[in-house]
Amino acid sequence: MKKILIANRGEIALRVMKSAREMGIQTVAIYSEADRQSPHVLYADEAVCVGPPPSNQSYLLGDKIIQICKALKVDAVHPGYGFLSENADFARKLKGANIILIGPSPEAMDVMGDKISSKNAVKKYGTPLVPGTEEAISDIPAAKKLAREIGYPIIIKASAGGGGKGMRIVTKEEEFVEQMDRAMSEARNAFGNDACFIEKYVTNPRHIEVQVLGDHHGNYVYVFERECSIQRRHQKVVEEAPSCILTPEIREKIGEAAINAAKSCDYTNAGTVEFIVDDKLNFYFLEMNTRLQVEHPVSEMISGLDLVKEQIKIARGEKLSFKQEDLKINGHALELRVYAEDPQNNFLPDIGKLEVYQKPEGLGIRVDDGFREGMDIPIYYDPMIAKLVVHGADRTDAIEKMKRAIYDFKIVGVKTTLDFGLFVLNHPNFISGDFDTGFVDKYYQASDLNYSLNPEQKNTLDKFFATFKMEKSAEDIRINNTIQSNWKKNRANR
Ligand code: MV4
Repeated sequence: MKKILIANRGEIALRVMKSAREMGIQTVAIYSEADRQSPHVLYADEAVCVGPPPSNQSYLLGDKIIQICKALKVDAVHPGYGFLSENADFARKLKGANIILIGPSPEAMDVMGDKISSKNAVKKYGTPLVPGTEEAISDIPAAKKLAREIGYPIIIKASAGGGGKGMRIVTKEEEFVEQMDRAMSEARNAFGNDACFIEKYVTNPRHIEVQVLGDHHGNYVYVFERECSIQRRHQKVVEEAPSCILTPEIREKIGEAAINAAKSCDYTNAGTVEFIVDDKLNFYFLEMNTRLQVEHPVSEMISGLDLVKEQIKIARGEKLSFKQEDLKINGHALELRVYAEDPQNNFLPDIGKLEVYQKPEGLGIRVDDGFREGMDIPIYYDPMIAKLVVHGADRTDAIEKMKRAIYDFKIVGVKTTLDFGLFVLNHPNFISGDFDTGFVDKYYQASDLNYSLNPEQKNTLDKFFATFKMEKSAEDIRINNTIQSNWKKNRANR
């Protein structure tokens, strides 16, 4: 494998190129007209423009990307996450063109891409499932009977859905038929497939996912779990590894369950098996994501593995060079997704120029990003600016390090979720580990980020703006001031 094309943009494209470069592999970037000056384009050995800014005219053009691969004699494609990463047809076309996909087979993507088929596959391998229907519901009165047997509340899910799309919770039988009708017509409109199924609704679950690797020789390992319960409207905000609620025994069980899920579709390469975990630490399979995930760095930090290098080695046909017992959890890692969003205004995406962009530094701090100071945040893509990742000796150490890193991260020009992250890290329920997927709804209000500057803080900020010759004052811009005041409050309370 001499040359890899990265069919993605931003931080993940750069992330992949760094590992490829360390392995002596040439890199090809693709980019849209909005990304001409992007770091991933400047970093690659070669770069090709694929089209106008909208994704469906650029990063999603599978056929065009394959033509570019042929023209530049590319051996393999890394799809990153999003875009074409879980597209089985793209995977099949690459195969047809004799180009390696750094990812699983199209068949594994097909099985795991549909929730009903994935549940049926993993069930045969003994992976625990939430009680529910095994097939798409066609007979609504029969489904109503089943729902009664399962017991309310139940949840209706679209088989083709994902990320919470097409889900409905039904608390009483009287609402069942109406909700079922609506769910099916919504699924038909959204996914062109009205297949829906029902499950017992697990109230206030935690979301824990397991990183797995499988090679082409039948070897599998799990790279422990990531706790992803701190999310808002199915968008993760803070992720950590390991989860602070798992015991070594449950960790081994959930890890083995994840490997079995991977085996059920002859999975190869890196994948993630998602579980919901109830308050008694029972875990249930939700779905398998057939890609490298946004939050993979926390698993890298605690395991010492470079997951992209492992992906490349697997795709080259190499055997995994370590066994399960060789893997150990070292310390604790946290990731905060820094989005260009306004947490005081319903997390509305904020576009604009990164007038000041200074990253935190130091031992155990990693920033994966795809922007530089002076760049505009384009409106066409995901509003994530950076992933702030820290690694500490233990969870407390990691939390303190993350707070310091947030304090040192200076972003002016767009509103960000940095101060929201600080709210999470300072929250007693986050600190104690007593939280679930309802954390943000239950505890967060925009007013939690309100602050008033004291004269010392105002002076500090005004000096800060003056240093950068900016026509802004502390009153004009809400930059790290919440952060500063909360950080100081927190320091005073310690
Ligand atoms: C559930 C559930 C409770 N019970 N299934 C949401 C996204 C999709 N992947 C599955 N999801 C859920 N499925 C049963 N039977 C609660 C959720 C859920 C959730 C899951 C993971 C992470 C965040 C979540 C937020 C709300 C609901």
